[in-house]
Amino acid sequence: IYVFQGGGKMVCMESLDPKRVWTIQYGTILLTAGVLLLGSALSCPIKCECSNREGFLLCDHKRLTTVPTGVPPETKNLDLSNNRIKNLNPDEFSSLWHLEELDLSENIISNIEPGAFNNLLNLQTLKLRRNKLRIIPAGVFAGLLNLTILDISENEIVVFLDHAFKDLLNLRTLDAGDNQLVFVSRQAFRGLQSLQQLTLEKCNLTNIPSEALSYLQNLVILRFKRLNINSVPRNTFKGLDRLRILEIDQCPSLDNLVPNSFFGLNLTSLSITGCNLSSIPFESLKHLVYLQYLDLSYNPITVVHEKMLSDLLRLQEFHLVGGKLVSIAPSAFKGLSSFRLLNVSSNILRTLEESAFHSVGNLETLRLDGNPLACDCRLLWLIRRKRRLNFDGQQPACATPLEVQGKQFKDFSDVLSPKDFTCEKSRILNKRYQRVIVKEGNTVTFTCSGVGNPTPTISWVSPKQTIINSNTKGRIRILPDEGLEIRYAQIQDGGTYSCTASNAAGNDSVSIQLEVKGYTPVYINRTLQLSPAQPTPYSTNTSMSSRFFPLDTMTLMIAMSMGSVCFFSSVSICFFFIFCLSRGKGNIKHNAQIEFVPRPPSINNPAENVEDAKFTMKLI
Ligand SMILES: *[C@@H]1O[C@H](CO)[C@@H](O)[C@H](O)[C@H]1NC(C)=O
Ligand SMILES: *[C@@H]1O[C@H](CO)[C@@H](O)[C@H](O)[C@H]1NC(C)=O
Ligand SMILES: *[C@@H]1O[C@H](CO)[C@@H](O)[C@H](O)[C@H]1NC(C)=O
Ligand SMILES: *[C@@H]1O[C@H](CO)[C@@H](O)[C@H](O)[C@H]1NC(C)=O
Ligand SMILES: *[C@@H]1O[C@H](CO)[C@@H](O)[C@H](O)[C@H]1NC(C)=O
Ligand SMILES: *[C@@H]1O[C@H](CO)[C@@H](O)[C@H](O)[C@H]1NC(C)=O
Ligand SMILES: CC(=O)N[C@H]1CO[C@H](CO)[C@@H](O)[C@@H]1O
Repeated sequence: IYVFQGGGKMVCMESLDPKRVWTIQYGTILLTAGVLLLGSALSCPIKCECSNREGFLLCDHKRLTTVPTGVPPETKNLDLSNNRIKNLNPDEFSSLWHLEELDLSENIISNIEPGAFNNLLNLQTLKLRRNKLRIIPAGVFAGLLNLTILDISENEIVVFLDHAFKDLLNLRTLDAGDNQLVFVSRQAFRGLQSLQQLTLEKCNLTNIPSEALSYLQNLVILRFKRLNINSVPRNTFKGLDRLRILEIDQCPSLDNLVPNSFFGLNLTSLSITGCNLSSIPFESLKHLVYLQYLDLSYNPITVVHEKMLSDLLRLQEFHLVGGKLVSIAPSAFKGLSSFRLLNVSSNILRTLEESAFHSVGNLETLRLDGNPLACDCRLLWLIRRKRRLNFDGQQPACATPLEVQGKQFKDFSDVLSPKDFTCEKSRILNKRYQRVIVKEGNTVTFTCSGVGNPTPTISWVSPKQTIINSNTKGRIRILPDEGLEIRYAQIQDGGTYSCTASNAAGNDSVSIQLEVKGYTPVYINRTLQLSPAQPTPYSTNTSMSSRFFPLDTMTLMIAMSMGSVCFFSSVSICFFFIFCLSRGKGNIKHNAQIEFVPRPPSINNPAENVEDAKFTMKLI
């Protein structure tokens, strides 16, 4: 046997039989004659290669249909991937005491007999990726006491039965991704007491097999990908105290997390990506105080609310790529003193204010590309830090104003021109002091509109100094056009209301004085008599309508006028018909003679004449 160096790779050959000279890896060295025996060299079975690394035997891509015979017993690492092996028979590898890694990936194995892995006491890694396994018979991995990595991904396994992995006491990593799992039996993972990493990808599971998972007390990393789940019920991960990394990816129907979804977990990294979450599941997250990495990318999330994440004290990275983010509120990341990476590329953000961060000094990496950024004074902080921040190779670009559309941040010179990144202070239109008097029970509306760049937001403050916003419910509320409406005004509603228009450049406000006049209702026979609405002594842009519950005078008048219209029209139609009918009856007799039988002459009036039993009527 010759052992020689060929392009950095040791190749061993048996020179005596030309048919067995099967490889000259780099075609540069030709072997001639002589016998040189090196102590550690292996004898290679037909079709296999010995590697320069001691104990390695490479039999991949050799069209083998069975496990080759004559594998040297000293072999530690046997690569049988990319062959056509279909069956693994009992004791197939039983002579290979020293085997540490066995790669059977990309074969067509559909059947493994129990005992196939007998005697492989030292085996640490077993790869069965991309085969045709449909089932893992109980006991098939018996004896693999030192196995730490098992890869059975990309098979056709439909169920994991009870005790399927029970002998694998030292298994650390189980990759079962990309099978067609529809069911995981309750005790399927029993015995996997050392398992640290589990991947279940591309399964047809409709719920997370939480009972099976509860046997995995040492699990650290759990990955789910492409499940058909639509919720994560409470206590799903109960008992997984050591779990630190949880990834749930591509669950398009997952739109709901309950507050206790992650109960019992102490995660440092959580990804819920490619699902259907429409808001940050803050309630489910807030107890994860050791969380450092949070990825909610590819969910239709629209807002990062103020201080929502402030319980996640150790958060360092937040990713929300490809969502529907329209705003990141000021103070969104307040309190997160370790926060250093924000990845919000490909959203619909128009701005990102400095005040969103606890301290921008700690921010190292920012992905803001793919957003329609409005380059005004709110982004000035960012353009000033553009050299210190890492944009991960993707420069943010301006979408507005028009003059700088498409311009990347790096293309702005360090000394900005005076009109770049500027704002215009907000200003209230038609600003003047107003005094409004309204009768108790009436409804009054105030309008207030502001201009500025960026467009100011309008806020209202009541006489009691409470802020009235779109969430305020009750008689006093904000209208869609940002006006203020006070329905059924009461005496205590009176006072000074103020409207403030504010934007990043400043704010402007106006006050409106409201006075509510009381009235004394008079009750007659349970009928409320209302004093009529009087014209109000002002003519500003406040619109006013008087309404009484349940019918206001306006409605009553409309109803009455509609009623009389109906009445008169029906009456006229009747007359019309009568007229037509009478015309249709031909000649009209204008005289009629009516005969009647006279009463017997009364005693009181004996003079009454019988001749009077006839009279003539005239028709007009
Ligand atoms: C799993 O789901 C895929 C696609 O959703 C489907 O084609 C396949 O038949 C399913 N397998 C089983 C076993 O249900
Ligand atoms: C995602 O959620 C929206 C409503 O929140 C719903 O209309 C849509 O059908 C959901 N998508 C899927 C794939 O379930
Ligand atoms: C949670 O995890 C962190 C970091 O891994 C660890 O320091 C802490 O002790 C854990 N807390 C509990 C209650 O397990
Ligand atoms: C931001 O997210 C995208 C998409 O997930 C990823 O490709 C990119 O590496 C991330 N950038 C950083 C700095 O983490
Ligand atoms: C308006 O501006 C002043 C100072 O410019 C600030 O103190 C106040 O908080 C602002 N009010 C609002 C509602 O933004
Ligand atoms: C009243 O408001 C309308 C728009 O709602 C506006 O066109 C008009 O100029 C305003 N009039 C006064 C007097 O403020
Ligand atoms: C039921 C009731 O109180 N009916 C009274 C309505 O008012 C008239 C006079 O206005 C009284 O005579 C009725 O008794």
